[in-house]
Amino acid sequence: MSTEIPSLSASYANSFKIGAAVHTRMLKTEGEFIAKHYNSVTAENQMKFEEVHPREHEYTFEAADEIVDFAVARAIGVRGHTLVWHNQTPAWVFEDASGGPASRELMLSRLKQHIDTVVGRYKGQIYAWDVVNEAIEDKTDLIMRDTKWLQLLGEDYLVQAFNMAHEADPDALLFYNDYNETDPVKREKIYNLVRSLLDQGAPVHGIGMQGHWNIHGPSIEEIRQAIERYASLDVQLHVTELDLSVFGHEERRTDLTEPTAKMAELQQKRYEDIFALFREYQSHITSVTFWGVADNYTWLDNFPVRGRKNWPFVFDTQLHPKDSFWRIIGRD
Ligand code: HXH
Repeated sequence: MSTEIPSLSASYANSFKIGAAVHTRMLKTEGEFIAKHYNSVTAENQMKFEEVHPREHEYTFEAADEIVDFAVARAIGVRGHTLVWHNQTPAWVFEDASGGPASRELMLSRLKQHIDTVVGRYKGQIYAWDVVNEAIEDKTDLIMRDTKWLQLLGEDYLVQAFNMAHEADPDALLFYNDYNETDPVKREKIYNLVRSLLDQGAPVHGIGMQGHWNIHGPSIEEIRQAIERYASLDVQLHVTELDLSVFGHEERRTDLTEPTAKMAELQQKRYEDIFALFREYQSHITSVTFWGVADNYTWLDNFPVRGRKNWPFVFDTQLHPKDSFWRIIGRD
């Protein structure tokens, strides 16, 4: 008996895009598999500031171009990630010629130069950009994360970035992207930030919920509350970096060579419930991206426990569908 494996993205064609974070090396080894199951891709690292703009007068687009060319040739959408972030951004961005802190004026001209060049290069080829990533503080008593962007540009740096991105590609959807998005306190801070950006007339078209979750939490109700709250701003929602770690937050065991039966069982049930919830909100959710392609590689293999393997996706290390895959296959 031969079993036909349906395309994951085709089974969600009437609901939302299904994406994966990719690296250039995967395009050769797994290109066909990616093209079969995903109709959106995000570069895990290759469009980050340090990757495309390592020195002031030097842009390095080879790897990002490879990903965009791969996608465009196959009519796969591309999400751009990310323009303004406190991590993976080179130190020179924040310094003047003598190594001191850059002035607001210098920062504004650098931000504009960067956004014009990067967004302009892929104009018409990237359907959504994560314009600002992780600008909200996790600690309860603070709102904005204390980054160099905030220190040197001031509170309006997000409005500036969204306006610049919109100018560079008026057709791209522009997103604010963050994690711990279901935590009620952080959820309200993200909601208030995006509401304030919209009040100031900034071209924000959506909120990216990263979705770095695990097999124990957050609960479906917590996820639902976050979706409802963000959707009430009348913006699109993208799940931008979905993975379901098989380890809880406090777990540190490093002895496993495969997930336990219990882990696999919890993961299947979670995937089924989470995708049923996403389908309920498909008028708001327009794209769901996994932060990887299959269990053969994930950033969670090294984070937060160094060298510990993880199995967070719906395809296994051999690229075969896991039970989770069969539980989420769309039935619409
Ligand atoms: C994402 N951050 C980024 O958006 C993405 O670009 C990257 O490839 C992977 C994940 C998620 C993240 C946020 C904060 C964080 C870790 C990951 O900080 C912590 C540090 C130590 C312990 C817990 C969180």
